[in-house]
Amino acid sequence: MTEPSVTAEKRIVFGVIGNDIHVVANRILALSLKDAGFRAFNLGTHNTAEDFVAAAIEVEAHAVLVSSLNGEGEHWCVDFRRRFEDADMPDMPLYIGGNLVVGDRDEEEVVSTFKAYGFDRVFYRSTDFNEVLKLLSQDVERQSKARKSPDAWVPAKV
Ligand code: B12
Repeated sequence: MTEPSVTAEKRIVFGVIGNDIHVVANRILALSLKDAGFRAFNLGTHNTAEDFVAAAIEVEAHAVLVSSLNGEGEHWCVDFRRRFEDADMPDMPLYIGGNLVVGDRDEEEVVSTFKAYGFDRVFYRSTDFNEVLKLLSQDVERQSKARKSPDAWVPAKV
């Protein structure tokens, strides 16, 4: 008998990057993603870029969402997109949100910094998660259509 494949479920990997202990937004994001019908893979806190890449490979993610609240994101995310390209996932939708840099900085400058790091969507400070979920649905739909085998995913036997 074949394993049941997970279809029509969009798999989202998300977590907090760096040595960052702020977990409240991450918990809200977890609940919001589940409520919206996504399959949410929460990496929690203390992740490197490699952790996000490894998780995305493992679950064949449709998108990756990064949180940075203490501002370390600016350091940790410099080559975020390149790491996904190196792992053969060049078109992975990448989102980041939070207090992305240390101190106060102009929003436009912060957004363009993280876009240059390869993020498709950048949310600086207070964010409406409903808006994020709407964009995410559109982005994963597009990404899923572009894939060779869109939704089939069989959990690895452990
Ligand atoms: C609670 C809190 C703590 C708690 C954390 C408890 C916990 N385990 O979560 C404690 C007291 C432990 C703490 C510690 C520290 N904190 Co603190 N903390 C806060 C505080 C007061 C609230 C954060 C919070 O939970 N907000 C509620 C959530 C819902 O909002 P949020 O996190 O801002 O997330 C929103 C957006 O950023 C965005 N978002 C967040 N993630 C994502 C991800 C995606 C994909 C998207 C789309 C959007 C998104 O959407 C959310 C909803 O609007 C903020 C100040 C503030 N008022 O925001 C400071 C704050 C985040 N902390 C700060 C700092 C500096 C620290 C410390 C470094 C202090 C120190 N010197 O020790 C340490 C961190 C150490 C570490 N290793 O990380 C700074 C960060 C400054 C910066 N980036 O420049 C802040 C902004 C305070 C300040 N004004 O200086 N902190």
